[in-house]
Amino acid sequence: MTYRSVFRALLALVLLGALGIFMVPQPVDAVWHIVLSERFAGSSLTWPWGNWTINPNRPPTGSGPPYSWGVQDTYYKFNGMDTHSLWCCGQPNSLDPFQDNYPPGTVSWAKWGPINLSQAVAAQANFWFYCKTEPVQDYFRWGAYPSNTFNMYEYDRRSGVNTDWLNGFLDFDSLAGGTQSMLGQGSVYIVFQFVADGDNQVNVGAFLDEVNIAWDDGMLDLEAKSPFFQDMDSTTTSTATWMEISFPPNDAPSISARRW
Ligand SMILES: [Ca+2]
Ligand SMILES: [Ca+2]
Ligand SMILES: [Ca+2]
Repeated sequence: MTYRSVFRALLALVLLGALGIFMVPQPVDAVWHIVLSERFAGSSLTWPWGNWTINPNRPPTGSGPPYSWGVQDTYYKFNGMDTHSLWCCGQPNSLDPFQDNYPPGTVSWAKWGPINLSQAVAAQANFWFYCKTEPVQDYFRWGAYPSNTFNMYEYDRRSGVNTDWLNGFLDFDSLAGGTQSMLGQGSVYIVFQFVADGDNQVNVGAFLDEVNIAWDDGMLDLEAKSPFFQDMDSTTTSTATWMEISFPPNDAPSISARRW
């Protein structure tokens, strides 16, 4: 072994040792910032919890049914973890979706926020819902609003009888038929509403489960691809530093590195 080859080997070891520090994956901010992952796993007695608010909130202060969105465990989106979802007339918890329908005239709200979208280049929500209503005149709708009031720019609605849970979606950049965007707003609320007219054509109503909300700061993926809500961990990225050490003939080691 020549002096030159020994020197090269030692130099390579030193460099690899030094670079090893930087090869350890380091966590960085998620591309998509997940602000809510709600399964509604909890007691109806402690609802509404966290940043959820409902209306009417505790009965009965005015005319019409006092009922609002509340937690129950008869119908839920199966996930292997909890047996709860929100029901459009589950609060107060004096009704049972196994045998009761929503009362005529029910108008109930649930909203969550604030969501700071001041730095967002994209923001989305998805959720699961189950809906059985009188067609058209009774309905479940969802949207968002840039202040803390029970109001919304509607994104979409559903009415009639669905036979299974459906996946709901909301793009905060395209509300009210694409005329309203919440991006850039500092205090945004996602809003769900159930509405029934006054007749006796009723059904079991609407259920809501697995609400996920995320926004993208656009720093790493300028195309703002959708987060994979079904696999929450996949939205958290880490840096990996890739090193290449080469020994050109009769030359000092050269190092190139890139980061992704
Ligand atoms: Ca649930
Ligand atoms: Ca009607
Ligand atoms: Ca009706």
